[in-house]
Formats: sequence, C-alpha cells, structure tokens
Amino acid sequence: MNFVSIIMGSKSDYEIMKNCADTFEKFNVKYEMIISSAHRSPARTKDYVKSAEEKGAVAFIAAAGMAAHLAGALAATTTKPVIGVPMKGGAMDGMDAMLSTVQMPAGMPVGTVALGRSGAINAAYFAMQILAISDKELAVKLKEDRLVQAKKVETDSASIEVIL
Ligand code: RP5
Repeated sequence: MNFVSIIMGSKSDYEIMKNCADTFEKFNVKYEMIISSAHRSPARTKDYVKSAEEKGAVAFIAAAGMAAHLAGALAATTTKPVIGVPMKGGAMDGMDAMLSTVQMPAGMPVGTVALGRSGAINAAYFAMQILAISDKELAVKLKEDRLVQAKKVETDSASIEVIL
C-alpha cells in the first residue's frame, strides 16, 4: 500500500498541516499523520519512520518550527524523499525553522517548501508529483488541477478586471 507520511513536531503545527492532509483528501491520496518530535520523542520518531517504510510510505513530510530538526532527523533515518515544511512562530517567526530545514549537508537532502499554509499545501502537491511518476491516474488528476487553477485566474480576473 503506497502512502505518504506526514509528521509534525507538535500539536501546535496541526492547524497549518491540516491543509496538507486536506490536499491529499481532495486527490484521494492515502496518507498517515502523526505528531512526533525530533527533540521531545526521538525514539518514537525513529521507530515510526521504520514502521511506515515497512508499510509502504513512499515519501515523508516533516513539519516543525523553531530549531526545526525533524526533517533532517527523518533524512538521516530514511532514503525515501523527505519534504520539509518550516513552521512560522517563535521569536524569529519561522526564519529559524526555514534555515534549519533547508540548510542540509550534501548527501542528506530535504526538499524544503515555503513557510506556513502554502508550504503545507505544496508539500502535498510535491509528494503527489512523486507518486504520480508511477500512478497514471494521479498524473492525470494533477494535470487537470493545473487547468482548474488557470481557469480560476481567468474567472477571478473577469470579476474585477478593467481593460481599455
Ligand atoms: C517545534 O517547536 C514544533 O514543531 C513547533 O512548531 C514548535 C513549538 O512547539 P510547541 O512548544 O508549540 O509544542 O518542535
């Protein structure tokens, strides 16, 4: 069973990461979602990654804020793709999380997306694009979604546009 695994460092990340789960729901893509911290529950995080891999996790999405080491900890544990979502908040409002997530050493990649809601949604899209390499039906859905997005731009513009 192929699925994507979403791990967030704290329940305080859930409000944003729900957007990631909702995106998978919209495309009918299977996912798991848990809270596990690189710092507060390192053993649980390591054990979960191992069991998720055995069950068929194709990619991991890690969301964390502040000294955000969760995505890096996953990258150290698995060779499956790891997508990092830096969370806003803390004294630096996400800059710390963004740099902690993106600045990985060579050979240990974390594909880092934007801060906040856009990043949470794009993490799901990026994971689905990975799945779609071997899932033609999902590939078609993603292409259709691009058309829907383009159409929405036109409709939104039509509702306010001024053209001479
Ligand atoms: C990180 O620290 C979590 O991912 C969260 O974004 C941040 C704050 O966590 P809480 O103190 O709100 O649990 O590990």
